[in-house]
Order: sequence, then C-alpha cells, then structure tokens
Amino acid sequence: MTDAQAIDALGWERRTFPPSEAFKQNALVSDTSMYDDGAADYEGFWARQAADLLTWSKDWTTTCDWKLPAAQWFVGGELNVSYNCLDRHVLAGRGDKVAFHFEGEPGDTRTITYADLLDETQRFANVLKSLGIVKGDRVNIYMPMIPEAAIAMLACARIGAAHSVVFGGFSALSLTDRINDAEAKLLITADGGWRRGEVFPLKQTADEALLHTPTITDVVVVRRGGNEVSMQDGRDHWYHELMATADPVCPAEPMDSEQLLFLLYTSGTTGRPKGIMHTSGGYLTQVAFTHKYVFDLHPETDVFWCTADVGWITGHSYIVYGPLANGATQVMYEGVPNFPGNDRMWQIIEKYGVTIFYTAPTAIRTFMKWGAQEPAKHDLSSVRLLGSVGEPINPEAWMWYQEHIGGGRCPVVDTWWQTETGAIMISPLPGATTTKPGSATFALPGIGTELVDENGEHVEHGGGYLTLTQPWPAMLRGIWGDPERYHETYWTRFPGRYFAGDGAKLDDDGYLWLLGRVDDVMNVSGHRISTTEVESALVSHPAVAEAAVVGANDPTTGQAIIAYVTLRGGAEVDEQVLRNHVGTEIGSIAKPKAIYFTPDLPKTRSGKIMRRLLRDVAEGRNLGDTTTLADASVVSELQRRASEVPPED
Ligand code: 7RM
Repeated sequence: MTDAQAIDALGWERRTFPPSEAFKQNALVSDTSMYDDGAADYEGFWARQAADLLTWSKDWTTTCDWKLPAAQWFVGGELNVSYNCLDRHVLAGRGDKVAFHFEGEPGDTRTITYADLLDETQRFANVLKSLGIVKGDRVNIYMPMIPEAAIAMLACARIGAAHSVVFGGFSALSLTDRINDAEAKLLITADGGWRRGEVFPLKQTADEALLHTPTITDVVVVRRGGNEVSMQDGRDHWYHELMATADPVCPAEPMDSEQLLFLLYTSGTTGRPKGIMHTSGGYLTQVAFTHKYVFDLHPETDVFWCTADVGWITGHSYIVYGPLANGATQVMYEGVPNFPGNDRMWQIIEKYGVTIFYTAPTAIRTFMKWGAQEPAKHDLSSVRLLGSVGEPINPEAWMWYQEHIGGGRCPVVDTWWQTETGAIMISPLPGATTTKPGSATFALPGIGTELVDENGEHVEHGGGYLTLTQPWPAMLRGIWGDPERYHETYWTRFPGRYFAGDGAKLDDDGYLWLLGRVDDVMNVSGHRISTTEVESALVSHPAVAEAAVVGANDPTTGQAIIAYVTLRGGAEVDEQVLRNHVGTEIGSIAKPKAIYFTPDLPKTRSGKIMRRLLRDVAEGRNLGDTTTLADASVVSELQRRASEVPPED
C-alpha cells in the first residue's frame, strides 16, 4: 500500500455472467461498437443520440459549450419536454398505448393511456397559467405516488415553469426550507396518500409548512386520501374543480435547450440542502438514451416498473422523463412493499406482466429477509431484465435477485449515478456486457470516468476516488442561487474533473466496483477499509440479510470496525462465527471488533443506510439530526442495545 492509495481493495468477486444467447438475439445492443463511437468523439456521439431520440423544434448550433464548471448542451436548440413525452406519441397514432398501469395501495387501479396523459397535462398546464404561473417560475410539488404527480411535472415542463418536487415523506420544516430557497409561487399537493394501510396527511403537513412561505400565493390539492382537510379561501383550490373547467388545449411551446426543467434538493452530508439544477435538452437526451439502452427497452412489448418515488431523482428520470420520452408502458405503485402481505411486489409483477424491474439494494435485502417463499408464490416469468440503483449491491444480494426474481435467466444491471449526474453513468449494457455480481462494470458510451488517488494520479488497479473526466448531457447545471458552492463542492477536489464523494476499485479486467461514500471509509491501523467490502463479506454469510459497518474511535487502532447485522428470516448465527467469516472472506484486518444484531437499520427515506448515525451510536454520542430517518425508533433501539452489550476489547 502506498500513502497515496485512497482505499484498500480487499475482496475480489470472481463469478461472471455473460449475456445469454437468447437475450442477445433480441437485444438493442449486442456488441461493443457503441463504446467505440462514444470514445472516438463524445460530443458527436451525444449529438447523434439527441437527434435520434428526441424531436426538436429548432436545431442546435453548438453541441457542447464547456467552460469549467459550466456546461451547456445543444446550444441554440429548442424543444418542449412534455411534447417529447406525450404529443409526439399521440400524433404517431400511439394515443391508446398505456402509459401507466396505476396501482393504489388499497388495491384501486387506473389505466392511463398516452392520450389521457396528454389531455390531463394540457388541462393542468392551463390551470397553472390561470393561477398566474409563467415561464421561469418555480412550482413546488409535494405529492403521494399518484399519476397527478407526473401530470403536475409535465404541465410545468409544458409551460417552462421549473418544478421542485419534495418527497411526500419529508417534514413541514423541510418543505418550508425548500419552498423558500426556490421562491416558489405555487404548491401542488394532495389531501393525503396511502401508506401501510393508512392515510398519511399531506395537506395538514403542507399547511404547517405554508405558515412560513411568503412567496406561495396558491395551493392546488388533489383528492386522494379522502381525509378531512382545511381549505384556505382564496389560496387553496381543489384539483378536480379547477380541471373541470380548464381549457383542454394548451399547445407545447418550444423552449431553449438550456431552459431550467427542475430543481431537486439533495441534503448532502453537511449544511443546508442544495437545489440541484437540471435543464431540458441535455437531460432529456441522456435519460432517454439510458432508459432505452441500459434497460434494452422494446416499447411495444415491455412493461417497465421502477419502484422509486417521484420525489427522488430516480423517479424523475426513470418514471417520468426517460420512460415517457421513449413511449414506454409502466407500472406506478403508490404504497409499501409489504401491504397487505410481503408478496405485494411479486403480485403486481404477475398482475401486469412486468418485464423490466428496477429497484434498490435496500429493497432487495429486505426481500431476502422476508424469504424466497414470497416471490415463489407468483409467476414471475414475464420478467426479462433486472436493475439496481441507490447503493452498492452486495454480491450475495445480486445473486439472490438474479436467482429468485430473475429465475436465473435475466441480466442484472447495477446502475451507478447521482442526483447531480441526472442519469445513469456506469452500468452494463445487458446484451453486450458480461456482468460480475456487485460490479456496475463500465462507464456507458459517451461517459468518461477515471479512478484517482489522493493526489489525483491515475489508479490502474485497486481502490481510489471515482471522478468524471468530461461533461455529460444530463449533468447538473449548478446549485440554485449558489454558483460558488457548486464550483467548490464538485470541481475543486481534483482540478479539471468532477468528484462527488464516491470511492471505487478496479479489478484486473477493468471492472468498476463502487465502494460507497469516501466519508464512510474507515481507517484501521492505517488500512483504509471501505464499509461496503466488510458489509458484503457479512452479507455473503447465508444467515445474514443486511449489514451496516462503521468505524468508531479506538485508542489503539485509530478506528475499530463495528457492525450492525440483520439476519434472514428464521436464521441464527453466532457473533464469533460471523467475525471469522469476514476474516476468511477478506482478511483478518477487516474483522469487526463488535457485531450487534438488529431487526432493522437506520435508513434515509430513499433507503440509504445512515452510517453517520450508527457512528454516533457506536461512539456513545448524542444523536445529531435524525429528521431524515425513515423510522426513528430503529436508532433508539440500537442505542439501548449498545448500552447493554459493551464492545469487548
Ligand atoms: C440515483 C441515486 C447518489 C449516491 C451515489 C452513491 C450511491 C447510487 C449506486 C450507488 C453504488 C450504485 N442518486 N449510489 N447508485 N452506489 N452502486 N449502483 O441514488 O443522489 O440519491 O445518491 O448513491 O454513493 O453517490 S442519489
């Protein structure tokens, strides 16, 4: 190990899965020529995609104008994002094609065609106009997972207003902050939504937020939960009442390629949330491209289901903009995966004949915990491709997914990207790439990545910092209201390149393995160990469903490895056995000093493990901000256990 090495690489996974002949036969991409195209001239490559995948009202004059850290794509070009997602499909005679099979948590369903979606979007765009919203305004959206969330976003896009969606699980305070930072004029919300068999009150929370939001003049409320709400005269309007009298025609107006499409706030590790800015032409090009080729989309026959919430970037890019631009048929599901039973997801796949399923490792590990008998209750033979996003996927979770959901016949695409990147950056192309369980494999065509050490020097093999070396069409255009912070956060750690905090390692075959946030890397006796590798070693034990690992201050080793482990349903295992298992898998330096068993791990509402909190628990500190936790009781339970079982020496 050299001093400059960023992260030690410990485990090496050797299983490989080439695409099957059967899959290759119908795949959109089954060789590597697209990578050569992207490498020869990335601007030309993206220009060809933009022309091929989208309909432009006016051609661009410059493909990419790049003055670090500011990029503009398809400069001078004009298009309307909602036209690309709706009108052109209807005009081509595909108005009767299903856009969304909506499944409410209580079991109610709606079938929404492209013609329906266009009609509702036009009406709602006129509603927005009647409430005084004009091009350039910001509109906040705080909604459950219902079709009106997508309609609201598309209506904003249609008239050139930027939306800022705040996930429906966020608190009143978070909503207030985000509305005020964006200076939004309008809030679109719902009375409530369904979650775990009950209605959660959104309007009530919004009302609390609205006590401190001077820029909001109007509120539109969709009726969904049926719960009682108070409506403020002059400010609050029912969606269905406004829609009943709205003009049904709202022509899509061409927008500049760099027109602001949306803000999406990410909390980051420190400081106030950042309003990540995404614009129109470049963003839509890359989400359409990645949705088509990473998921090998055959829009005539595929049924695509991304389980994210529209409140996250994954929902923006792979429920709303990518799939609709490509004319896909999708499933949209409102609720939790275990209502009324632990097999709800598999029941939905069977019911709608889902062919492409895209979910998060945290969900997969939860499914493992619930057991393989749940998917086995249903016919999942329609599924032909599986995707993963949001966290490193442990090889064992990948294998379980491939076997129990994919029936051993489906490629698994592990897709790495961020709110800031807007679209998938690193992923297999399922008909061309031999996958390895746990590896996101290679940068997509037209994307430049490089692994570097502390000093920004190239890393050929082993661990390092993941950087992006050239602009890409869906890249963030900045942080709303704070250009300085944008430059500082992403473009200064390694001059000339983008770095947003992830570590990775490269194996002998040049495969990339994501190792989690570099802030989480532990330092044990001078060894820089990633939490991901120790977690994957733990999850590779048959008794373990999920593990979270943190480094806690230690007088002798600097940091000591502390593990929190959730077992698979019905399994039991001794702490010492697991410690030795890690030793055998990746080496004794990585053996946890203490292992705590827990039925649950603290996670953000988008499902990412909150290691910062576990570090606080392990070091006996008072807990900092816990408001972004999905379930706050998990942490108090862990604290109770930590105080009962002192870590041994
Ligand atoms: C899409 C999304 C971004 C962070 C990112 C990583 C982690 C996402 C993967 C992953 C390993 C993956 N946007 N991450 N995907 N880590 N493998 N396939 O999640 O802005 O919410 O989060 O998520 O740390 O930097 S996000």
